[in-house]
Amino acid sequence: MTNITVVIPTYNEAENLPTMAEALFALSLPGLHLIIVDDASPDGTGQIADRLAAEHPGRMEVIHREGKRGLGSAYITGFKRALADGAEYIVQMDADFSHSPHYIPEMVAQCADYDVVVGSRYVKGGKLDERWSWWRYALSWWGNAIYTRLILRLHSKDSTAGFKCWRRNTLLGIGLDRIHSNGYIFQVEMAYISERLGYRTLEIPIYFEDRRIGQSKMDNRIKIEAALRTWQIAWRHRRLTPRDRATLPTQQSEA
Ligand SMILES: Nc1nc2c(ncn2[C@@H]2O[C@H](COP(=O)(O)OP(=O)(O)O)[C@@H](O)[C@H]2O)c(=O)[nH]1
Ligand SMILES: [Mg+2]
Repeated sequence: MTNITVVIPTYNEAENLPTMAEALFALSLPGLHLIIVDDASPDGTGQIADRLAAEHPGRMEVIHREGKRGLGSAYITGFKRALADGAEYIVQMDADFSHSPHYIPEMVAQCADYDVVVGSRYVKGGKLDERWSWWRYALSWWGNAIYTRLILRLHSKDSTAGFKCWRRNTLLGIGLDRIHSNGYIFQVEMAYISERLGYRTLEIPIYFEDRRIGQSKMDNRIKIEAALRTWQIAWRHRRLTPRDRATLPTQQSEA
């Protein structure tokens, strides 16, 4: 059975997590595992995750970190665990249903032919929440599909996408220790390195719905920081070529 591991970072997702876990385990993917990386959420998400893990023995793991340490480092921690556990496909997504689990079987299936499959808001057929005002939409489109893409010369249209399926060897080749970003710009850094290393990306259209429960941890400060850090990422990785893929590992360097 193919090991497909979904990694979800959580911070105050107590109301979303049980329904999300249920929705994931209800998919017709018997090899699906779930790793939650919780940063000591004050609302008790970590304890809820432990209870769910006890209800799904062998299929769900919880990593507890001591405090809020950022989305990027949460993903790296989760990815490393997934690789160490032998995952062949690693799915990353939010806990809040902005990324609908029903896309996962298609993403995994397409990942047989691509190195990474991205749930994209900006390819034909992709859609943002209908409740967004036109200016919010315009700003998001400009930031993702224009600003970041132009600076980095990315092919992917959704440069900050957070819903992806990685092939095991893609994450190993990227070499997770190469990633510096801790915040939301993590998504951009991963996309950029992946393209520079010559990995093939497929974007499939998704409908991105705003969270209905809980609060977004994204604010204007984070957006501005991300916009500025795009330049840093462009500079840092400017010389990467497919020859710079990390060598595929011995068991030890995987852990
Ligand atoms: N572990 C961890 N999870 C985080 C952190 N910041 C955000 N998250 C989680 O990352 C996902 C995306 O965050 P969200 O607030 O939905 O961002 P938005 O979709 O951009 O509004 C959610 O599952 C959050 O609970 C963090 O510092 N640590
Ligand atoms: Mg969200």
